[in-house]
Amino acid sequence: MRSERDTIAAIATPLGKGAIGVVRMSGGGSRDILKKVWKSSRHPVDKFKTHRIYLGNIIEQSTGRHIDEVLVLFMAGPNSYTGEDVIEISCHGGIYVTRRILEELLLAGARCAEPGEFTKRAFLNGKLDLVEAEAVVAIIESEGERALRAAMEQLKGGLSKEIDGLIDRTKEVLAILEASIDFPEEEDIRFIDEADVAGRIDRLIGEIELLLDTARFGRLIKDGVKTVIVGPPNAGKSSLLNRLLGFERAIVHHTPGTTRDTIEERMEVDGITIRLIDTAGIREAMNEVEEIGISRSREEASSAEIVIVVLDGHSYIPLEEEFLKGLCKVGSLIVVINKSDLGIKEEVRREVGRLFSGRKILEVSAIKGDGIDDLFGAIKDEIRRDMDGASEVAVITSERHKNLLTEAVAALKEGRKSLSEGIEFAAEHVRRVLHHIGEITGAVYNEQVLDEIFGRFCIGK
Ligand SMILES: Nc1nc2c(ncn2[C@@H]2O[C@H](COP(=O)(O)OP(=O)(O)O)[C@@H](O)[C@H]2O)c(=O)[nH]1
Ligand SMILES: [Mg+2]
Repeated sequence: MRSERDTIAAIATPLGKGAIGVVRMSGGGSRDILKKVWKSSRHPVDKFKTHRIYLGNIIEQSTGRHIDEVLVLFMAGPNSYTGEDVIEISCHGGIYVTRRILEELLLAGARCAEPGEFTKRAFLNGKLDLVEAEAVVAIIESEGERALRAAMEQLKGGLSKEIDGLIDRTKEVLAILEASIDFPEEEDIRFIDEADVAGRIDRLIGEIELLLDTARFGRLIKDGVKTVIVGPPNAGKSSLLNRLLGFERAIVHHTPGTTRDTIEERMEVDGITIRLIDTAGIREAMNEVEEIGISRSREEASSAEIVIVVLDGHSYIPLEEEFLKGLCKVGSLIVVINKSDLGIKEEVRREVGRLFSGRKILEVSAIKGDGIDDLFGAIKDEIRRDMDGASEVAVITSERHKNLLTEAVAALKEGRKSLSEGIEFAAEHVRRVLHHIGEITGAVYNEQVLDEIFGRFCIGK
């Protein structure tokens, strides 16, 4: 049976060869366990001081043979990541050597840590709340500057502070409601000021909705902005992808229908990850494989955040009617007339202007690079539209937080509605609000929620 009191151990660095590897241990038994595998004439474990590093050897207990020469960092609880005694062993970064050291620790009495168990202990010991714990994963997973910054703010408690504020104000509302339930006979608090409570609830709803407004931006910085390049065959879609990426990723060929499958690459614009996707040209398919490619192009375009439609300015091929209609509904659409180096025909310019009036239309040469800076500018403008209003500090990047906040708003609205029906009803709804918001930081939690959150961590974190 796993217990919260076990001393746990895990390899904290990725499986593979590296300069160093770290094996980590946490729990009250850390020092006793290390003692069994530690060999150092100058630094016996009993003399370890907290937050110091010691040079010594890890030995095989059965033979006394040295496994590796290591550096050991000791951090006495509660001033450690988990709040317990923590020992980190920096050894040589081989797959076998790290595994052998872990094995010896397990033989000496440690238990293998579960995914996220170190951080779970940090949470249970009050070292960080759930939002901050989730930020640890977000930092590890972040792929761009903005995602990292949002995660870092979250780890520093920026979002937690907002959530705690919401909890406080919800508690105030609940206190007012409960006071009037508990002491119905006392004249002065018998009648609650309904308008006051309704106002407080409205302000809470407003605050939460502001936070929820950041969720779209949060998702974009976390998952990347899906940007899909579409257009007729031979317009230069693949050339444009290569140009934007700065290297030859997609095959470019004058044979129409060269790109069959979608190609995805990541790049960073203004600290935000862009998932750039090249697709098969939209036309009457010549065969079944192309048909599949084309239907995939349609799918990709329909789920994109930004669509870049590429048209040939020199040998213009019109877009398919149906597809064009779909494009006109896209929120963020950038129209590119390509092959400006060959000279863009006036009638193409006019036709494209007519089809996409009111949209951003750019003339570029994917081959020569002319107009590409403007295209980058247009992409940035589209992203910025989503960033407007998103504060630097509190951005909702987690689906879990978003869902709980959405439920909180719904419960607040019900609470407000039921104010006239009876204070008890209203109080019940507000209690639910408290529960939903509390689950975000972990002020309220259950084992299942913890398992879900920490199960997503890697082992050793
Ligand atoms: N002159 C010129 N040719 C281009 C340009 N962009 C693409 N091409 C050519 O057009 C053809 C089709 O290009 P490709 O990128 O494969 O188009 P896709 O089918 O839309 O992916 C190739 O021969 C490219 O060299 C451009 O900006 N100028
Ligand atoms: Mg192509």
